Amino acid sequence: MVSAATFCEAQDLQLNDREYFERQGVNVLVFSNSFNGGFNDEKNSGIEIIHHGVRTVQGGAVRLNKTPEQWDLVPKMTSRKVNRENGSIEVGMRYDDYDFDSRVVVTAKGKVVEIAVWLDKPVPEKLAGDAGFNLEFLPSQYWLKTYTIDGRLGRLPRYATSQTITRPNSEKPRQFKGFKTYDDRGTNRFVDPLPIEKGHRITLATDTPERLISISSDDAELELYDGRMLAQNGWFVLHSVLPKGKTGKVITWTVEPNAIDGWIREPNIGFSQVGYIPSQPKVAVIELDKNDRQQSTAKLMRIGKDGSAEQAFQGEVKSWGPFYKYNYVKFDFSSVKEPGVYYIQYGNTRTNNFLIDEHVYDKITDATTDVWVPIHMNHMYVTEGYRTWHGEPFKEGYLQAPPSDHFDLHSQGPTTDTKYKPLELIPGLNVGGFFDAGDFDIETGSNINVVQNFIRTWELFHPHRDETFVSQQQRYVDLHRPDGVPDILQFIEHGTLNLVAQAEQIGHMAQTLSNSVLDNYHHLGDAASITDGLHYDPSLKPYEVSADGKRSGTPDDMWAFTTRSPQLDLRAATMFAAASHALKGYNDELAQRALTQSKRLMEEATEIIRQRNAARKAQAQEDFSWIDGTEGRRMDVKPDKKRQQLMERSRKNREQLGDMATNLQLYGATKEKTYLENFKKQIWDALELGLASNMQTALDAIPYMDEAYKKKLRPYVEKYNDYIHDFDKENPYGVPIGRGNWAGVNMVLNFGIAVNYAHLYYPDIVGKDEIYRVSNWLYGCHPYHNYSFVAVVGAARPKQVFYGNNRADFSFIPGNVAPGLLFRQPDHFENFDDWPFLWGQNEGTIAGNTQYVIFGSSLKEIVNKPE
Ligand SMILES: [Ca+2]
Ligand SMILES: [Ca+2]
Ligand SMILES: [Ca+2]
Repeated sequence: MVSAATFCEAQDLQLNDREYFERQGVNVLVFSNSFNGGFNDEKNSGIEIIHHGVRTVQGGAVRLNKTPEQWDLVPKMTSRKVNRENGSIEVGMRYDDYDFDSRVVVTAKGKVVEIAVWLDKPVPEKLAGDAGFNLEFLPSQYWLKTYTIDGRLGRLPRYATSQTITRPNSEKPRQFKGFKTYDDRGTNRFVDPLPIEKGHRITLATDTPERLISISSDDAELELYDGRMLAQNGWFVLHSVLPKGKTGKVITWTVEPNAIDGWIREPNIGFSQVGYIPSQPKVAVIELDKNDRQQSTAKLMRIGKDGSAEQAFQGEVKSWGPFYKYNYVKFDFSSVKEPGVYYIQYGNTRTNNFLIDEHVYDKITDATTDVWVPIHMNHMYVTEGYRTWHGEPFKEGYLQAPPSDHFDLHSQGPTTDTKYKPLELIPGLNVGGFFDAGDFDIETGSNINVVQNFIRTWELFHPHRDETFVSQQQRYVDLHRPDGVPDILQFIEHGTLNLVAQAEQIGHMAQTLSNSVLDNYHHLGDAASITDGLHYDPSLKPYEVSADGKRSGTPDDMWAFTTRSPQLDLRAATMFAAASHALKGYNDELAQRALTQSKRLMEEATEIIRQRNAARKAQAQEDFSWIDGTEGRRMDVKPDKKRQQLMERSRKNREQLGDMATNLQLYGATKEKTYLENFKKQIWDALELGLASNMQTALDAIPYMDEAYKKKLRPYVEKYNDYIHDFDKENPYGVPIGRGNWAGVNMVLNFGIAVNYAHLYYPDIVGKDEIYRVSNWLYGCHPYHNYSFVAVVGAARPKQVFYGNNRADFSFIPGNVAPGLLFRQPDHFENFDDWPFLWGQNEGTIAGNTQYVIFGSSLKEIVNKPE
């Protein structure tokens, strides 16, 4: 009798220790992740449901729109109270722009949650009729599924084809910082979607038990919308409008996500989809549901020439332990060295096949260098076979940004810091440079990284691969057409062209060259069609073109954000020094221009920093906050005396001698001894203060240094080797795992590159077996699923969708590297492979992807080096 009662309760939703509601197969999260202002609606917040392992529902909150877009206002969470006695979570929400407060109370009642919306004051007049309670459903998991509403049948559409009306702009709730996501073509009206259906009882996915969910409300009508009518990244939205003039409990929904009896998540067998070379360690990490029972052994099966499979190896499965919500076990099949086609069999789960072969890593960077990078070349026409990737973008050039608070984390102000007037054309900037990521701006910092990454690859590994035709004169790029020049030199040249133009034309580095209006920032399509290619002329009416066809009244020209940052100038100085070295003998004129700018910026920026520090010190001597001298991180605790002295000395040195990495690059470019001395005076303090973050710079210096330097560095490399091994205890994958709202591929790649270099220079300390940690992770040995994070790389199963500029086609650009696993509080890692639109997990950036080229090149170099 007791057991029967316990069984019943166990099937009910419980408020667990991590403060969410849970039953087997269902997690209901209530503002474990709150809306954050940076990028506004990231589709990652509010009330969320993880349904049989997949986060299919989010966005549960009081919202001002029926189908909120990214830049519609999001509520600020003002309070979150967990009431264990009632089994409820209450969240306060506020829209400052409208002085509008509301609360939701979510209470578990058996298998359902009740969501109640409370108002202490009636909904503001301005928002009445639009604001309501919303819950959003992931389109890729719900499209083509059947539903019922009040007994009527329907099927959720694969593509957005419902209906809309237009309404006067005056009725549109304010958007992010007052920007507009839409171009109304002079009509003064915005588009408002109409519901697909409405009623009081709705069940979605009646044909699919894992997704089946029922929602009902007696006091409010449920309206079903398709958010994709306004934006390709919209979700299906269930919306109940807030009643006018009412207070108290104004809306009550009952939500019941179906749970499959005794559901246990399929094991996720993490392994390298690219395969393994015979001599390397081969360990699969298997992610298990906490209710799953661990198998004692697993098998490695070999596929013969006739297609038949035989057992090649059977081995013990060893427990690693719990990591967040799952358990982890490992299967080591390193002893299998015979080249062949294999798969892993664990219980009833078998993986797709992979190779063990000497040559599995040979092509890991080709898609990135031959396809992804050239497609991201700005100010060029880029073509491949029969296909044009994009025309020549931004022919009208860039205007001086006026003082403004902007989007994409940019701003200009309070002055222009240049000789140009706001909205004046800055000549010569529409040349070279690379698109930032899934968007089309030139982030100066990222472009500096790109040039540096290519230079490092070029100087250490000399890749002479030539698969790309690049003509700066024709502004034309053709993929898979050799032109006699190593592509990597052409990429260095292309990046340098834009950055040198910035330094020459502006006098210092721009923060970014970016969109002026939000309604073309979210552009999906040919980059050449973002702007009209005509100079903006405010004396013309919007959409009007001058008689000579050269100017238009459409304010779509890109802006240059030019607030001076001496730190950015220093980074540019480093890069220009290295670029002048790399370009010498190929493009001497550009090499000279880069060197000139390097020296000038280094001098000016160091002086500006010195002056600013002096001014700051004079102003607030007592307000000395603890900033780590080498990593720029604010520290929580006051460091001990010795460390304080180190930090102080390191800060002074940097002030007087300039940045140490810049000095090293300048030495490489000029061979002037002073730079090397400046570097030597700083590196050891830096390593004491931050070993992991400065190891790479220390290793970069080795080609310029003598044996004594290498010897002095040894004990640091030994300590670094311990640091590498510590990750084996921290998580089952043995690599640093990021938990920010941008998944951590840059961090993982940095780690991989440093490990590879440490092995190259100190093979007796950092063993060869260490270099596969990051490749395993990238190519499939990671949480959530086992697909390769690099588009088209990963023989049998690379990821299928990425947040590239072709994401609206649910596609990818070959060679892209996804940020990876997005961590959602409190315990969920995620990487969607059917929904490309969450940049935190699926975007690739120009800096990250070129970092991958260094990582891949160094890995290939080590693997192919004779023992
Ligand atoms: Ca950007
Ligand atoms: Ca070429
Ligand atoms: Ca224009």
